[in-house]
Order: sequence, then C-alpha cells, then structure tokens
Amino acid sequence: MSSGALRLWKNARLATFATGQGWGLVDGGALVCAGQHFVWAGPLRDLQMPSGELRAEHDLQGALVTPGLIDCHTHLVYGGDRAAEFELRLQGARYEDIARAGGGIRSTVAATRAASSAVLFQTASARAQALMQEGVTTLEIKSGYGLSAEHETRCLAVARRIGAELPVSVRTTSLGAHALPPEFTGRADDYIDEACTWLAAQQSAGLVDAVDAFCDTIGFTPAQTERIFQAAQRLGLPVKLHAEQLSDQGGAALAARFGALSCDHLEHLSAAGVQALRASGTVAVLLPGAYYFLRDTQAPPVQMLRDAGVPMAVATDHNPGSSPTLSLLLMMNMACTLFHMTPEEAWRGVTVNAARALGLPDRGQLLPGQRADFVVWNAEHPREITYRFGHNPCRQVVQAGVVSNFREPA
Ligand code: DI6
Ligand code: FE
Repeated sequence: MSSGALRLWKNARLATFATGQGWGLVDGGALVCAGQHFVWAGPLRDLQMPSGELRAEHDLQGALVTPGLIDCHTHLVYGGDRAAEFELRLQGARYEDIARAGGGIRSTVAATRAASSAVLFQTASARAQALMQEGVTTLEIKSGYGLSAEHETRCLAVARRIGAELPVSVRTTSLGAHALPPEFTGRADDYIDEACTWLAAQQSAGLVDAVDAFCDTIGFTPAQTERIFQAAQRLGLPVKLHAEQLSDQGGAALAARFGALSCDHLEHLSAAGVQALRASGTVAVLLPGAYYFLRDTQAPPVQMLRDAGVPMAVATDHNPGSSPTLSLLLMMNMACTLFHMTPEEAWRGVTVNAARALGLPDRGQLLPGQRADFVVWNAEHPREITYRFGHNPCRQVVQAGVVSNFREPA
C-alpha cells in the first residue's frame, strides 16, 4: 500500500457498494487517501489514522459520497453529427435501412476521416468533460469510425490523449469490425482479414486495451466476429461484443466462449444467451439511450439476467447515430424506467459492474485498496440521483485522490 502524504474526507454519508451489502451506507464516514488509493473507507469513529503527514482535511458535513461513475461503453471520437438522419427517422425511415443505403455509420466514417486529429481531440474532449461534470472518473472509448489502419489508429490515439490530458481514466477498445467501409463493399471477409492485421500494431503502440465487434445483420456475421476474436486472443487482448442489438445472432454465446469481459445492448438476447453469459461471468452492459433513441420496443431480458445472477452494467453508448447522449445520470434513470432495473442495480451498473466490464477490479467501490475515485453529491441518498432526471447534483469529483472539479452546493 502506498504511504506518504494523507488526505482525509470526514463526516460523509458513504455509499460503498461493498459486495453483498446493498448500498453499503455508512453515516459519519471517513475516507483517507494515500497517493491514488484509499487506505481507509468506513466509520470515522473506527479510524486509526495511518502514519504519514496529513496534507488535507475536508469536512463534508454529512454529504453523500459514492464511487466515481464509470461509463463503460462509448464511441466518443468521431467527426460530424447525424441530426439530419434523426429527422429522416422521425419521418419514418428505419435505422437499418439508412445504414444499408450507405448512410448511418458510414456517413460518420466519411466525416471522421475528413476531420483533423486536432478537431477530433477537441470535440471528443468536450464530450468527455460533459460526462465528467456528472461524476464520471473512468471512461471507455471505442474506435470504429475510422475503418482503415491509419484512421483507426488516429482515433485510438485521440482516445489515449484524452486519458493523458484530462483527469479521467480512459480504457480504449479497438472496434475495426464496426461497419464495412465503402472501399470493401461486397468484400466483408477481406475487410475482416485486414482488420485482424491492425491489432498487433495498435497493441505495440499501446493504443488498445480490448477488442470489440458489431455482430448483427448490418454489422458482421458470427463467423467474421469469431475471426476478430481469434486475432485478439492470439495477442492476449480481452474481447467484448455489440451483441443481439437488432436481432439474435447468437453473439452472446460466441462472446462467452471467448471469455468476453462484456456483451453490450442485448435487446434480443435469448434464454440460452443468458445462460452462456452466466457461465462465463461476462457482464451484460445495457444501453437505454440507444433503445430510447431508436424507439425500440423490445427491452433486454433484465429479469432473466437478474434471475441468472449475470452482473448488469449501464452505459451511455454515446455515439452520433443511435445514442447522442452525454448524461450517464439520465441513463441510470432510464435503466429504471425503461428496463425496470432497481435504483441499486442502476448504481452498481455504473460503478462496480461497469468496472468489471472493463476488467478493472481496482475501482467501483469505496473500500481500502481501491482507487480513490469518488463523487460528493448534493443529495441525501443515492436513490434520489436515479429518481430525478435532467438534473445534475454532482458537487465535487475526486479522481485518483485529487479534486478534479468543484461546484458550489445548489
Ligand atoms: N451499435 C450502436 O448502437 C452504435 N454502434 C453499434 O454497433 C451505433 C453507431 C452509429 O449508428 O453510428
Ligand atoms: Fe455501441
């Protein structure tokens, strides 16, 4: 455990999300950080101050503190927007039909390739900051709008730069198998062959933490997805999957065979798919923003996932086509209203289970040894934060033991 200068936050109402303890509420709580980690998280009255210089002491006067929020599924780096496509959909055009006609993801690919890296960084970091204003301290960012060796690498480098320059942890995911780029029309297998070859260079440049694919009728087949997964597995990279969003392709069972960290979307997940996720310990990442914005009517099978004990996470899926939201707090409310998750499930979905979906066991709970990522709220109980919507009660964010933003109490 790191020692040295200590920082103390006292008189907090902690929601620790310790395993098996519900909210894990602790009144009169204290947090002590040494460097980037907690050395104490629990009742102030039980605190035995570790040795070391006490550099700062904050009295939170009873305010609620939770773990920092984790947005475990975003596509933050892209050029342009799809507001015109939204209008077309409102007039009756279907998302899949727009995609098949060369719009959709492909139109964002054209705008992304045309944008300079400076513009991609500036727009993506503004989006990251919007998420951080609500208490996000860890963020996953996928590529997938470059779809060539050069442009995928550029997008992953922009994602890495966000983690280097802003007070947020970034995990990068390579999503070359997001859509078929126009130069490969009619040659999806050739494209997959090529995309598999990019991973080693991305990995040696330190640009990739996991590999993802879009397995669906407008994406790639299970056989093509499997080839991407085999390439990832050869490099020792963990996999995730956009699975059963628009149709049931058996993607969850395929991903489970590869020990996937997560399967995401899952509106069309079957009972067999649920059992496959259970057996492999894969996290189900639910994305109410895309369900809402595409005006989907089939919700993911939350009760089956709950009954099977599959851990559930919740994320924004921020992207220009199907989920242009920048509010993880709103997604927590929607996970409850649209998917019938409980407020506590929604909270675990953006803390401890989101951490698991990223393969990060060092965060998501307020416990000694965890990273000192936490949020001070203008609220008395975490359930209030899932109840209101379009409201941001985030007062203060601490990331890796350092105060990273401050807002006066409302
Ligand atoms: N599913 C999604 O919801 C995003 N990607 C995917 O595979 C949407 C991407 C887009 O429409 O731009
Ligand atoms: Fe997505």
